[in-house]
Amino acid sequence: MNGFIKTCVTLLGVMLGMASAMAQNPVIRDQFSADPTARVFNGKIYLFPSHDIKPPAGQRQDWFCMEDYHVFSSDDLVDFTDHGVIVTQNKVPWVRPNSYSMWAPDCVYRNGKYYFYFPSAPAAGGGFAVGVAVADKPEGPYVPQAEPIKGIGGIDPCVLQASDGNAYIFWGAGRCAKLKENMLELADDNPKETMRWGNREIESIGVNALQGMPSRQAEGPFAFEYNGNYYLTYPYVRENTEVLAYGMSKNPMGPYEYKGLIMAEHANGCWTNHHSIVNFKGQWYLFYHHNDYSPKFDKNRAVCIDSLFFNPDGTIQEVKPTLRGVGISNASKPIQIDRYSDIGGGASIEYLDTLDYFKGWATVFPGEGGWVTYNKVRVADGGATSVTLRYRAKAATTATLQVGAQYKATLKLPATNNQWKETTLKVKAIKPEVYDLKFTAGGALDVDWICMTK
Ligand code: FUB
Repeated sequence: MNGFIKTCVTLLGVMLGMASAMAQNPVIRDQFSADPTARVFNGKIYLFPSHDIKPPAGQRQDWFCMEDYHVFSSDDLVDFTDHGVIVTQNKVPWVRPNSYSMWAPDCVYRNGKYYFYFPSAPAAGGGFAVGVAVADKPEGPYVPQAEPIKGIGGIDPCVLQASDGNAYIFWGAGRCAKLKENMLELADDNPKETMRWGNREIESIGVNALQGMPSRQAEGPFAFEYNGNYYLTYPYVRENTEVLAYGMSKNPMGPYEYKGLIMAEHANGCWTNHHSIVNFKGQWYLFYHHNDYSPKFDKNRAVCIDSLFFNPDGTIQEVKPTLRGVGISNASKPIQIDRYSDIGGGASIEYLDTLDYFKGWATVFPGEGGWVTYNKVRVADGGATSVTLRYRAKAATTATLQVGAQYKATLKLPATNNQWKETTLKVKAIKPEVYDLKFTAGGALDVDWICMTK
C-alpha cells in the first residue's frame, strides 16, 4: 500500500474512532493476532484473539509475549474494526504484573452479559489460571473479576453453551467442567478425578474430554454443537508441530470419538495453530493462525480465516489454508493479488520489505506468461472504467486483466526505472457485479496491488 492511500485510510479510521484492516489472509494487518475465537453477536462477527507482541527488553526473547487483548468486529469478514484494548495484564487484580501471559481467550453471551474468559499467570502460585471479565456489550468495557475461577489450573478456556441448557468450560489439554448459571464458578456437581503427579495425588474437577483421542501436547480446545452432535476440536502435536483435530460426541462432556484432522501442520514449520469454528450468515468458517508477518519467529502470529464444510454424516472436511481467505473484495480498494486464489507461469510472491513485514507482499512476474487469479471482487454500483496498478518494471511491458468471462483489458505499462509507481489506465466500462480476476504478465514486473474504479 502506498503512503498516500495508507495515510487516507488511517486518517479515516482515526476520524471514525477506529482502525480498519483489509480483506484476505491474514485478516488483521496492523498488529500480531493469535488464538482467534470468533463469535456471532447481534448479527456481527466478533473476533477475540490473543495479542502477540515483540518481547520487550528483560522478557524472554524466544517465547510468547502477550500483555492485553483487543476485540475486533466485522459485518462481512473482509473489513475488521479494532475496538481497542479490552483487558490488560496490569489491571487484573489476580494477574502477576508484567507476566505477559495473556494467552488464548474466549467470550460468550448469557443472560444479558458478555463473559470474557482468559488465562494468565496468577500473582499467587505458579502456572496458569483462568479469569473472567464481564461486559454489557461485546466491545466492552469489560470488568475483570477479582479472583480467577477456582478449580481451573491451565490455559486456553473455551465455553460451550449446550442445548441441555448448561454452560461447559473446556481448558488446557481438553479438561471440561460444568459452569454455574452465574458463569463465574464451576458447578458443585462436577465429577472429580484424582491424578498422580510423581508422588503427589491431585484432585481435578471435571473430566478429561480428550480421553482416548490423540492428544500429545494438546491445547486450545474449542467445543461447539451442530445438528445434534458435540464437536471437541483441538490442536495437538502429531509429529513435530501442531495439527487441528477433532472428535464427536452426543454429550458435551464426552466421551468423544476421534474423527480426524481439520487442518494439517503449517507447511513452514510454525509450531502452533489455534482456532475456532463459527457459522456466520449460513457459512461455516475456520479461524486459525499462522506466522505470516513474522516468518523468522513463530511466536508472533496472525489470524486467518477459511471456509469449512461438513460432510452429510456430520464429519468435517479438512481445510487447506489459503492466502485468498474469505469474503468479497471491494474492487475500488487495493486488491492484494499476492493473496491469490491460484498462481502459475512462474509467478511467485515476496515480502515488500523484510524490515517491516506488515507492509505485505508483492507478486513477482519474472516474464511473459506469469499469472495469478483472485476470486470474488465486487465492482460496485456505477461500474468501473479504469484500472489502477501499483507496480514496478525495469522495461516497458504489458499485462492482461481478465475480469470475469466478459472483460479482457490489455494494460500498457511504462517502465518505472524499477521504482514503485501507481498508473491508472482507462478500460472498457465494466458493469457492477462480482467477478473472478486473472492477471497475466506480458513481461517482467512486480505488482503490489490493483484496483478498478470509475
Ligand atoms: O498463544 C499462546 C499459546 O500458544 C496458546 O494459548 C496456545 O493455544 C498456543 O496457540
